[in-house]
Amino acid sequence: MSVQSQTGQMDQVQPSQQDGSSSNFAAMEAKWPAVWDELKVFTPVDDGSRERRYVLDMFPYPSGDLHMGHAEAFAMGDVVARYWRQRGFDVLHPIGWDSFGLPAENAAIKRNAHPSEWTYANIETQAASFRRYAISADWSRRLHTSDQGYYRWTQWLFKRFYERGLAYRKDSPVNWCPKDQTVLANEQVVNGACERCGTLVTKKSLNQWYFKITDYADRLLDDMDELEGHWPERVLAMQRNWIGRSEGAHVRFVIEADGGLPAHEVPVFTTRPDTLYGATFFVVAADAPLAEDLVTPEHAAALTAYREKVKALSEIERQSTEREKTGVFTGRYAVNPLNGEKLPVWAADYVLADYGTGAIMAVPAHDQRDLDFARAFGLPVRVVLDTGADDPADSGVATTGDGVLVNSGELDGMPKAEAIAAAVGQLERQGTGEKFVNFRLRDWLLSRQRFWGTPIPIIHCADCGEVPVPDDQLPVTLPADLRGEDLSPKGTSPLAAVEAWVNVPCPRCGGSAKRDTDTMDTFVDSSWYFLRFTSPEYTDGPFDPAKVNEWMPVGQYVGGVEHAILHLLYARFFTKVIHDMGMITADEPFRALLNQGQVLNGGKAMSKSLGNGVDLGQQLDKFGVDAIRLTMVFAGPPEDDLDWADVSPSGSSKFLARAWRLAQDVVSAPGTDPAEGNSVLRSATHRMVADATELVEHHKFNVVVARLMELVNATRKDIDSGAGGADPAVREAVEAVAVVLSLFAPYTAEDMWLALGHEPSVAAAGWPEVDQALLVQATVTAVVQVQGKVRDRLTVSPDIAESELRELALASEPVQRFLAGRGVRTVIVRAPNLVNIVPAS
Ligand code: ANZ
Ligand code: ZN
Repeated sequence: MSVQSQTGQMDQVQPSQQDGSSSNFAAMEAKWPAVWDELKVFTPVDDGSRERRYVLDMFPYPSGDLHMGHAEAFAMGDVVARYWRQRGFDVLHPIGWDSFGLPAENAAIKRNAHPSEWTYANIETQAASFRRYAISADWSRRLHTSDQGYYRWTQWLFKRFYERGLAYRKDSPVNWCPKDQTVLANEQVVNGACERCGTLVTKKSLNQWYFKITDYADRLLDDMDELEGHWPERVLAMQRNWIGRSEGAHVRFVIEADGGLPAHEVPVFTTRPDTLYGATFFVVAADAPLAEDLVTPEHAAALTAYREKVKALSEIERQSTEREKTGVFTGRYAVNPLNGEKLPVWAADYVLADYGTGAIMAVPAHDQRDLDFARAFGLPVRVVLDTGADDPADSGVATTGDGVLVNSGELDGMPKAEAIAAAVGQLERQGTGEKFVNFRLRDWLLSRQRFWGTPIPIIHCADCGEVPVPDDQLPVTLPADLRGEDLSPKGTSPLAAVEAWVNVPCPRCGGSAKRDTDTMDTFVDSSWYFLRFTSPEYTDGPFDPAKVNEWMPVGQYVGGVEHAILHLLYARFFTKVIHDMGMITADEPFRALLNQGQVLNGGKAMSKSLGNGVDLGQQLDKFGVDAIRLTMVFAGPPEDDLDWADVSPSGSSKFLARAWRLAQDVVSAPGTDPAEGNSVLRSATHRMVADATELVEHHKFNVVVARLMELVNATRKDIDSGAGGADPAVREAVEAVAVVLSLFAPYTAEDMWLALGHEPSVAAAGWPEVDQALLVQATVTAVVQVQGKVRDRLTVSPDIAESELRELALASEPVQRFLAGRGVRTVIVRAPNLVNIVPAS
């Protein structure tokens, strides 16, 4: 099916601007969306007749109406989608909403409503704004993650993860926001405070659901090599850092038996096995269960008191190198497996319970944190790597560079790298250690004690334990009748209070059992939505296996850098697991990523408290969609921040009006052969198209707009000075302007296309063909002077021969006039741009 075959019905479409003034945008905005819907211009044919491309903007959260940030991000994504469509690809550019989440629940409490009311009302508002904003989306694929038809499959996927051992429960100290009464993932704690409300976060021990993303740490890291060059370098760096691969060794120390306390084998993770002889004490994380197991009765009270203090600290505070080191002695000693030395075992907060093994060998001479601790508690410092630096015991600075091993028995005299290998070899021979790669990445804590999310499809039975809800009973739906106060945070999920919902028969034994009352982190919902878009109506699985493989991976993903870590990492993890289940061939979701900058106002992020917010709706009412979209794109490279105080939407309006008027001035009929037209204008047109192709591919959208402006000016000049609108080169130029402009200002472009005598839609017009011959013949201006004064300008080829330029200049009519019959004394020719003629006196 092609758009052309349907356009017969479009005769009634009339140009909407009568006077060429930019104020007519309202008429255009009222007219075109219905036409686009009718023609289904943005619905992919999806039949394999054309190569497919998938362009996706990070789907929005329905927090209110669209804001300036949305307007920028979606303008950028739409340029790519519209460009690929013009290039003849079958483009999937869907839209949907990430519609579960806490704000809806808080709004519901305030308004005594159900969260769905606020959510779906906001979605409708945003949807209307997106339509007005002329996002070239396929509306038939719209989805919402809070729809039963969607979260049914989120639950289904959870079950598959569960079956593979990738979803599990464990008791663990979790970050707890006392205000939101919910668990927060580490990454949702910013400087010790809740990412959402800013309240200081505390610790609480809870039984929680986790996804075992750590099983995929290696692949998540290694496969980033494929993304190199297609994803922003800083995003790759942030992901690598988050995964945090460290190469080192596990070394097992034996904690000696003491009185009634048995011996314990405790492994440590170290990146510096070469420094084993420099270990002078041993530290366990004060809050780890191990510390309680080890402590002697004599020191137990001190440890308990210390642990209470540690609870109040955030992970960031604990790791800060500024803070004074604190800790307590456990009364126990650890034996160094290499030299048999006995090291006192301390419990301290600078060692984290959930990194490495939660215990370390402390080498104060070569690790600053250990040195600070040693100095605070008078513990020995022993240099084992001679780097030529001052003794850390005196300088207070641990030495970390390369050097030669000393005080280290059989390792003495070896350089660092060799000593690392030798120490590991020795440990392996003794059976007391081995090489180990550690990751900073933790498992993904996915359960939330809140209502407005995907219920976890598990039933707890006293006899059978955890029993998954059978697939044919999915979705486990949220009760529809909870409102207002029913939802207020009580430390457990509001679902726990809904007896009729909680109490169910066990699917395995039929006995009485209870539903899991937690819901999933909304990052779960957004980790697979891009797969669902390939077949949003599919009911036999989360997506149609054929369709998903036809469309995936996403060719261009567009969104904010605030999602550089979590969302992207989780989406990559889901994709890999689903790939491993054999359901998709892709094992990376997003081939290319574009992070748009922020929209600022007066150098600062827009915010209510600063009072510098700019309302998108007001901007659209004042300048029109096209001018705002064009302004967003023209302001600078998409990755850069854009300051609304520095841009000129009214300048954009004027340019759009100029472009629009060109189309009104074209006299030649559609299909007129441009070959006879002004070749200078023709070259300019073809060069603009050729350059735009390159520039769009490299996301230099702002430069494309600048090139369009140049061509609009050149065309206006040609009309005013040359053959007027009858020049076939003018038609060619204006058609090219309309098509390229359609990426940025779809309404104006559509109106121009119609004025040029074409059927809608310009979005399906096809990218103009570039005539390479015309590019080669691009021209330059040669200035012709007589006695140093400019008398003529010639348009010539850049590689014109000097002799030819000389002939042309001498033959020029103005030159002849100024020579006034006199002969020529000298002619200085600097091809291609200057000829200076000196008359014979
Ligand atoms: C002995 C040593 C000597 C270390 C030396 C460093 C320098 P990255 O690179 O971040 O992985 N460590 C291990 N587990 C820890 C925990 N749970 N909390 C705090 N620190 C921990 O860091 C690995 C190093 O961090 C390990 O190597 C360990 O100290 C420390 F000259 O072991 B090292
Ligand atoms: Zn049971």
